[in-house]
Amino acid sequence: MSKTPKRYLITAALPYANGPVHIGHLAGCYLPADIYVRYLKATGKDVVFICGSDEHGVPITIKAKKEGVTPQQVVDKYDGIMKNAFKDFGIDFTYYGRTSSKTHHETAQAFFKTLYDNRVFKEEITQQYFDTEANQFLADRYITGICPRCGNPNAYGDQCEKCGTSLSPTDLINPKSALSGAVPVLKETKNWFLPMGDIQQSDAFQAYIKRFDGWKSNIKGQCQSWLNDGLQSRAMTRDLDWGVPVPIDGADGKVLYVWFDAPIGYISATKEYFKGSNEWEKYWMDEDTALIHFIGKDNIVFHAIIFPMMLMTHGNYILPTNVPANEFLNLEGDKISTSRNWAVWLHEYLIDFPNRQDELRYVLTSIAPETKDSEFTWKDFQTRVNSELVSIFGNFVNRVLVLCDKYYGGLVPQVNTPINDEKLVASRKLCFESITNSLQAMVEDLDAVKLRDAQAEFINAARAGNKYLADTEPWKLVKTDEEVVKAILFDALQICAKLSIAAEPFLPNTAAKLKAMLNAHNLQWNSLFNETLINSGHQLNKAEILYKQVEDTEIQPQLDRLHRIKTENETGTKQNEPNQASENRETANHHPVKPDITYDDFDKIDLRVGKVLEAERVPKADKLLKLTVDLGFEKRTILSGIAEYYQPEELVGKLVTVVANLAPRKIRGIESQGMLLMAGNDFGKLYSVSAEKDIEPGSVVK
Ligand code: B3M
Ligand code: ZN
Repeated sequence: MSKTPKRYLITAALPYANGPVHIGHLAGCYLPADIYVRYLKATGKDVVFICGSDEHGVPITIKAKKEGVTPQQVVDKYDGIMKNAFKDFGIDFTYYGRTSSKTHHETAQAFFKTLYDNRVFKEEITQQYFDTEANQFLADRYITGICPRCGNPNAYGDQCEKCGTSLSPTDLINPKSALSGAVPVLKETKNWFLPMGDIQQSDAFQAYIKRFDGWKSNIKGQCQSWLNDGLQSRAMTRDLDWGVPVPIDGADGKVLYVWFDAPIGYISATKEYFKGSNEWEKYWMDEDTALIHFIGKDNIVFHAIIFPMMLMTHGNYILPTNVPANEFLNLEGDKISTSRNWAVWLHEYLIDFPNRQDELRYVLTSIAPETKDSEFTWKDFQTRVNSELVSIFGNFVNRVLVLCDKYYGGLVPQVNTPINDEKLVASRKLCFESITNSLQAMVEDLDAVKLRDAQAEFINAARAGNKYLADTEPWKLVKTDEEVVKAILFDALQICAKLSIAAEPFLPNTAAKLKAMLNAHNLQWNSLFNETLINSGHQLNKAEILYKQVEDTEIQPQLDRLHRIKTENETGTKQNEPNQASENRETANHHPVKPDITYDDFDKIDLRVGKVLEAERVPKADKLLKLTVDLGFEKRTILSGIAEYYQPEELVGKLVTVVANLAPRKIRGIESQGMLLMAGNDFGKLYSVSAEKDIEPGSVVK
């Protein structure tokens, strides 16, 4: 590829559509990819940013079985939830596809067919585990057993999550079917294998791996060690019924291996984005395109070795330019785990910290696991937000705008006399030199995809601005030398303008807010190093607070929640899908009946008949309605997550059942003083559990 690419194709790993998104996902690849893409776009590059839901594979079918629904219902649900979470956090995909789409099925099948026609695959009859009770073959995660390497009793047929070893089902000691618990038997079946060992020897592959030299050492190291061990053939088809059907004769009941079809999802999503035109080919087939895959470390072999082998044996496609994989993010001393609910879920974060997406983006980038595993703790979240965003960046901007408003009615001052006091001149010089150095370093880091360092340089620039004000104290000087204060605040406004530009990749909401405050929406990246970005006489808008302090009272409930989960996990009293309720706020059909309670437990709940007097939508909360409910003896404000199911006007006058003694809770800044009883499931509508017409509001329900 030529030195400067003509265009960029950036991908972020397609998340499995079997659960909501947590901070580990965000920090692992979506946030870094988004920062890099925003930077490229700001500098005027031609960029397409592709992602989508990975809707095949055993994790999906296992989830479906557990919830008593179809795999299609699972993926439909989580595709929506994931897409919304990414949007909420400003992950600015050009296109978000899904692998259950028609385009994808066709693209993946055609791809397989080409490899088949090119005689790339080796057909092999092998012995695979079969569950005679469930009457099906057990691929990958359908089978569990003891890890031969570390002894973990719950290793999967494709991988041991404890020691990270990649396994085959036949490697497991005492294998068990995850479907029925039965001991599986071996049965013959035919599958199509990618002969990775042979491809490894090819000139094309040997030429390709030279690229690893320019990649991060953690990726290079992993790839090199696989190559040194020698690669084994791997089956690209599976005996399963959920997936892309294998498009050749004699392959009934077989689908493509999920890791064969998923990366092709990047191609099909690009095709879908260009809606039937050939434009997508430029991004996938022209050597002047830089193809960059952002992923987590568990996906390295698939992106750095297997997918490139698929692309090169197909022909016509370009190969990855870089695969900047991140290591893992841990949470409060433990590995993030969906099944143990050890995670901070994005949709839950937004309920507790509404409109504070940039704060989480900032902290996750500050601790990004770029070269080694790192750790998120709520205390650290609080410290970083308060001591960096609030005290440095937010404080600087606020001081400047408030002072300009106070002294000049929000007009950018006219500098009549340049600063000539020796001490002030020195402060000014130091400030601008250090800002320029920081911003230059930031740009270099962005180019090198060192996003954690890049953001640190950004905050250094803000720190230098803040120091300039602290050193010069214009609020004191104004009493003795109004002219010099004009010069200082003019400088400070230029720094605010620079920061509003530089913030965009990391903190897009803040950047927009700051530009609005400066009344300068058109500030562009190419003026980042200009001396003057906003002119004297320009009217500024009113200052708004950029960031609020994170209080102890806000992080304590988060710590309590994790503590409770840890205890539940340790004592075995956990409910396996504890985050379910908040995903849709109600529980699903087919959910197992909860453990027994006594009459006294039940009697603690005070249920009353209420009458809805008013109902309205809550701004910026798609799911919430704010209701005023008459309980006979008093009126209550109750927030209910039913906006998708009821129009506000249909509720007015309705009798509903209210949990009257649920402790009040603030949601989106509004106190909710109770809860409505609703019936429904995760996949369908919700119905209010309403009382008969002629019952007085306030009546006790028992
Ligand atoms: N769905 C694995 C994961 O979510 C997988 C990535 C596919 S990228 C083509 O970690
Ligand atoms: Zn193991």
